[in-house]
Amino acid sequence: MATEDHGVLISLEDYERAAERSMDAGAHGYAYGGAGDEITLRDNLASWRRLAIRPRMLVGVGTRDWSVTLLGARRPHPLIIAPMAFQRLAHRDGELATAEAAAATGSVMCLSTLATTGAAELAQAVPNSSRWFQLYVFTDRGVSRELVAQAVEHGYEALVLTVDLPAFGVRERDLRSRVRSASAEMVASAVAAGASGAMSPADFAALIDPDLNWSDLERFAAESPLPVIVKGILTPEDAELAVEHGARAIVVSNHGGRQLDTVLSGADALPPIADAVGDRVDVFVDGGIRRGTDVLKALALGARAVMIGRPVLWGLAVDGAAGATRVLEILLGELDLALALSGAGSAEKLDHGFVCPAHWVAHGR
Ligand code: FNR
Ligand code: LAC
Repeated sequence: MATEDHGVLISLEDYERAAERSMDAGAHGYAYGGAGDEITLRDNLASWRRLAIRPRMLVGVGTRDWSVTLLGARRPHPLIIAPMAFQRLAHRDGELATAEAAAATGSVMCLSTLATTGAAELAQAVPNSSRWFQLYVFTDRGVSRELVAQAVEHGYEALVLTVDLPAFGVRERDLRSRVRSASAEMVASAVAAGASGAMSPADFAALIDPDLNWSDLERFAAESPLPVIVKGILTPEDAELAVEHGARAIVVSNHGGRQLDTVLSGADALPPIADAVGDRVDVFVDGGIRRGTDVLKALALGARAVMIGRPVLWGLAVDGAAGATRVLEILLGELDLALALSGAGSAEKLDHGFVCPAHWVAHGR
C-alpha cells in the first residue's frame, strides 16, 4: 500500500515526507516540531553531519556483526525505539503496531507513560516484543508506583526515567494548531491521575512532578526491581550524578529538541559523557539519527546503542506496523553497509578512530 500511495520509499526522509501527507496537520506538527525557534531540533540532524567517517580498508568485512550488549543482555543490533507519547495520533493501531515492528526487527521498544495503549494490553497483544517502560513521575506518586508495578508484572525489562521534562517546552506549532493530543480517556495513566476530557500535550505534561530530584532517583533505583535508565542527560556532571545515584544506563538526549531550545545536541554532548562514565554504565544517545552512518558515528563516539524517535512514527503513519518495520529495516541495511565500507565490520569494534570533524558545510534541512 505504501508504494501505491507514496511512490517507492527508500530512505527515512522519504517516510518523513510521506507521513506529512498522511497525517492530520495538528498531529503532524506535534510529532515533527521542537521547542522555540527549533534551533536544537535542526542541530540534532546537522551535528551528525558535521562528523566525517575515517574508513579503514582491507580488513575483511565479509561477516558483519551488528550485535551489542545492553544492560548485560545480548541484542541483535543497537537500535532502540524511543518512547513517544500518543502514538494513536499517527496511526489507529498506535503503540501495538510499534510493538509489532519491534518484534519483527528484534528492536527494544520503550512504551511511554503517556501512551495511548496500556502497558498490560501491549504485553498481552505482542508478548514477543522486548520492551522497556518509560516513566514520567507524576505529582501523584501513587499512580507512578502503580505504573511501575504493572511494568514489572507484564515483562518490561527496564524503566526509562525521563528527567528533562519538569516543565513542558513551548512548541509554537502546537500553540498555533491548538492540537488536542488525545482525550484523557485514551491515556490510562492520565485517567489514573484523575484527568478527563480533551487535553493538549501540555495539559498531560502538567501531571508530571517538577520537583523530582537526585535523592528521588536514588530511592527509586534502590527500590526498583528493574534496572533504571536515566533519559535526558546532556553533561558529564549529571552523568556522574546519575551513576552515583543508581542509574544502570544513561540516555544522552535533548528530547528531540522539544524541551529547551538551544541546548546542545546528543552528538556534541556524547563524547565527554562517554569518557566520564567509562564502562560503569551503558550510554545511549538519541536525536536526529536518520542514517546508518549516524548510528555508526554514535557508536564510534561511545554510545552502546541509539534511540530512534520520529522516523518510527513516520513509518507508523504511512503504513502501520509494516511501515515502522520498514523504517527500522532501512536503517539496519544502511548500518550494515556502513560497517562494511568503514572497515569496522562489527558494531563493537567502533571507536573514536572512525570519526573526525568534517570540513564540509553541514547541510541541515
Ligand atoms: C517524544 N519523546 C518522548 N520522550 C519521553 O521520554 N517520553 C515521551 O513520552 C516522549 N514523547 C515524545 C513524543 C513525540 C511525538 C516525539 C517526537 C518525541 C522524545 C523521544 O523519546 C526522543 O528523545 C526523541 O524523539 C529523539 O529524537 P528523534 O529521533 O525524534 O530526532
Ligand atoms: C513530548 C512529551 C510528551 O515530547 O514527552 O511531547
